[in-house]
Amino acid sequence: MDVQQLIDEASEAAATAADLDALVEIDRRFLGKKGEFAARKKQLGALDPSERKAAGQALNDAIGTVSAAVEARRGVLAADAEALRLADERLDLTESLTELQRGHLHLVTQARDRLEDVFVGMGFTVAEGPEVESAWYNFEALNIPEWHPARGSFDTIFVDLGEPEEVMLRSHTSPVQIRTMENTEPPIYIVAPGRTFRTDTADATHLPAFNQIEGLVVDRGIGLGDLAGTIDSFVKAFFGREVKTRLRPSYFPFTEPSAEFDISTPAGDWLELGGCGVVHPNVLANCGIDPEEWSGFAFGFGIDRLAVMRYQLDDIRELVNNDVRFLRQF
Ligand code: FA5
Repeated sequence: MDVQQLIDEASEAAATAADLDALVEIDRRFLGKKGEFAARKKQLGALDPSERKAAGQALNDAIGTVSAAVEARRGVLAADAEALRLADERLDLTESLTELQRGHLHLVTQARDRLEDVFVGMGFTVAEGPEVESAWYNFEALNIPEWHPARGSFDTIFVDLGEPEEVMLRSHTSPVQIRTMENTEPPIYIVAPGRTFRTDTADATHLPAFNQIEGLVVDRGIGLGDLAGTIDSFVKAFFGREVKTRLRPSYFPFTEPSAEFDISTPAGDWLELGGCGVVHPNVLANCGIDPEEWSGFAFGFGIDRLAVMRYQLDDIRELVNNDVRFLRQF
């Protein structure tokens, strides 16, 4: 077969390739390392030196022509594949309207509602606080004065009202502890779910806007044992009786002692759920509650992370991507 025939055959094959896989095969057959053109290049050595240059040039031109034909077809097939993908992902809203498909609550809202139910069943009431907070509620009353290094660890988003930076999006739900204690006589048994905000960059385990649930108990004679028992009861009610809990020593300025609490996984590992501890006497005093008479415990953990664990999601960002195909599963 002369070079022109080879060009014609290869160009024809490329132009009629049915899909990208077929095109890869044609590319390999003609242009690959062991392909038709490579074989011909090898034969150049046997030619008379006077003919070799022209024959080499002709082969290179031929390779250029066939490569161009393959690339042109690749462009067409890739565009077809993209169009198919888009058609496949297209959401026909009129279709769902005529079928009257019912929506449902978002996965995180479901988790939050269930948590509330579990805690209400244990005798707690539900409290709320604002999402925009002052430094007093987000930090100072929680025993985090301005100079305290723990302020840095909360990666706070401030509202731009100029210096001093006194107004912020709450970086945790703990300010609701303060608001509740300011307004309520003990005994207090509350949980406070809500949105919280940090400068965290979104990744598989972080969101810049996420949900926490705070728990606060203030009563006579409350201690670490009550805290451990409450956490264990709620985890068993929420995740199932086989799930175990443990506390690990940690540090928060508003609790002393402080702990991080973990739950066991089916694989036998431990996963961190949140922080907790015995309410620091300074925090009680800041809210006008006598620490000699009353004591308490508090805890706070991420609801989004809890949903990720419960439904074994790979990536917390799935919760905010708003892909109906994902959301419909729950
Ligand atoms: C706190 O926010 C403390 N206020 C918790 C607390 C309350 C301790 C009461 C003691 C007493 P921390 O910064 O560790 O602690 O956050 C608590 C939980 O929020 C984390 O364990 C995690 O579940 C969740 N969380 C924190 N940052 C993010 C984020 N960027 N995205 C998703 N979840 C997050």
